Amino acid sequence: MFNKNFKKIALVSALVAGMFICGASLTGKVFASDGEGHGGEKVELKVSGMSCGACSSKVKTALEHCDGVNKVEVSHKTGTAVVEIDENKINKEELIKVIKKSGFKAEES
Ligand SMILES: [Cu+2]
Repeated sequence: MFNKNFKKIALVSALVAGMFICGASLTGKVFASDGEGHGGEKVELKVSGMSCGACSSKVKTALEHCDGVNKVEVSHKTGTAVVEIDENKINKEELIKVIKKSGFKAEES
């Protein structure tokens, strides 16, 4: 019984720690990407059809070429694209279109 509870607590603490790390790095990136205090909106998309690093680079390059895109992280392992955008220049729908044009399926996550 004790052991079971302990495991549960350990798992919850790990999750909380993970969240804290994510929050911290997010803030760091926002400050680093924009000296004027507005780092842009972070958008996460589900991308399907990517099977290797070449696929994710293709998506990454396509997104990086868009006006209003500040930063792109694409992973074929998790099937996600995390994009920092300037909302005045581009939106989620545009990003999805760009990913589709590069040959993959994308949707809001
Ligand atoms: Cu591939």
